[in-house]
Amino acid sequence: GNAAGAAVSTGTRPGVHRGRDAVFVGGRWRPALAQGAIEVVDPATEQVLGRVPAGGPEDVDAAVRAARAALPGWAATAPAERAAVLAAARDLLAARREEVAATVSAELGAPPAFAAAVHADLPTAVLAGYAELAGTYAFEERVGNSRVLHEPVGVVGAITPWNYPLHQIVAKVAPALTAGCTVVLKPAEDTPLVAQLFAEILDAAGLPAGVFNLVTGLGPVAGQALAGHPDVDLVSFTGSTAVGRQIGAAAGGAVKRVALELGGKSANVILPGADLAKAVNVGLANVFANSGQTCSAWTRMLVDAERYDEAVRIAAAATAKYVPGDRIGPVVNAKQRERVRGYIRAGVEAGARIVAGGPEAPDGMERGYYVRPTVFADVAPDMAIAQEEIFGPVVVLIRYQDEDDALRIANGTVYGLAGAVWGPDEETAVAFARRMDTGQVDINGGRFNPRAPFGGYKQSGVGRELGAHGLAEYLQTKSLQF
Ligand code: TXE
Repeated sequence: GNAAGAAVSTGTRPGVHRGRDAVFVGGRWRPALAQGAIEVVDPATEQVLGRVPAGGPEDVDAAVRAARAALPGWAATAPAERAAVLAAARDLLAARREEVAATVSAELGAPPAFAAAVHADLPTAVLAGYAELAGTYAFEERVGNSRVLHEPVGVVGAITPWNYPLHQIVAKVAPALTAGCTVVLKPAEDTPLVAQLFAEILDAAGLPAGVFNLVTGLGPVAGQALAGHPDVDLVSFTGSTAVGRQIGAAAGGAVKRVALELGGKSANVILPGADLAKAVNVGLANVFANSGQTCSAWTRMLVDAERYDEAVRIAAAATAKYVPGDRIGPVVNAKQRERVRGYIRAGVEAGARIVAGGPEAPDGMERGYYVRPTVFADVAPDMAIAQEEIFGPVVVLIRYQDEDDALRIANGTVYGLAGAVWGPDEETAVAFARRMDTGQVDINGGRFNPRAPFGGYKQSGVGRELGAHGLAEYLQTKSLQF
């Protein structure tokens, strides 16, 4: 979390990286050229955890120059050597699991078990996947009388959000490095501490100087300088739709590559004949994990009219078990808390019915940016709480009449990032999923696959992350005719 003016230090919290007063440019840690610092705040206590530099355009420029200088060497490195560096990074990350988990837990507010199992282990799995892919991917192929070469795009500017602080970084940096690109990373100002740990890990893994550079800083300052830098070949951004739109427009004007992973309002479609209790419980867990701060979260639950009241009862009872501070952490900062509470109030004003939670602070939690996990019933598909990304622990239950109605509602937002379908059998669920305008669908409770493509239809974004599709974002093709 990040809040200007928060004052008291927490003192010691074991294993938490407290921040270095340096940026990582050209293979070494050095003081930022710009003045100023960012205070990193623990969202559970509202106390300052550490500080990092607020880098400026001059720092971004130095980092881009270092990345440009390192590009020819890294691009020419054999894929097997790149694979070896990624494998070393994977091992170092696994070895520092406790420190990574403690740091993400502190700066994001994630419960410790979730921080370890997801925030530390998921990026480790992604690194493992790319270490393997670097060794097996066909960087050259034959097409008739042509040889097609898949070459690195060049210097990548990566801008990442705070919701999965390390995963979002690794989902960009690992494929970029696999492709032979060099990178300048501007991580979210709320969660820059784990980004510094990752820079240490890549350095220790033997990545050559300048291949990866880290400039911490504010979005409208360092982020904007990176996105608009004329010597960046590809901007890869994950964050709000508003900022993504600006970055996409600027990249279009400059005719440069861009990858955007933006918001979502995904549907959890429970078809007649599906296991209702399981679908409702897994659906709630999907949203409440990470306090609802997941772009792919299934925030709209669609239930047929016949079983709707039963679904509402199950959801209300299950939500009571998500006790803030214990199973569910705070949201990242005060601004996000106010945004989420504002949506809860707006839902009530629009005529939806709260069946669990509400806009008030949770009992006995005066400190920390906590929000009560909230479930709304009697929600019309066009209400703001059913259309806009809330990014907090809020689920809306929408009633549908038949399958076509369910499909209309599921597809009836500007977003299309993810979703779920629960059917009486796999075939029925898959048939419905084929008709959904969305990039990822879990069938009857599927498991997240870090090697499968992830990304949005419609306004949820441009491009794909993870796996071979994620790697392709960082490649450009050249064909040689014979
Ligand atoms: O996002 P921002 P915020 C959504 C979610 C959330 C809302 C606001 O709905 O409630 O966005 O979150 C950098 N030029 N998501 O304000 O500002 C910024 O420093 C260049 C969904 O935190 O978009 C950070 O590194 N960069 C989402 C990154 O952009 C700029 C994850 C994201 O911050 C910039 C996060 C600028 N002008 C929020 N302004 C997802 N898709 O997972 C900011 N940044």
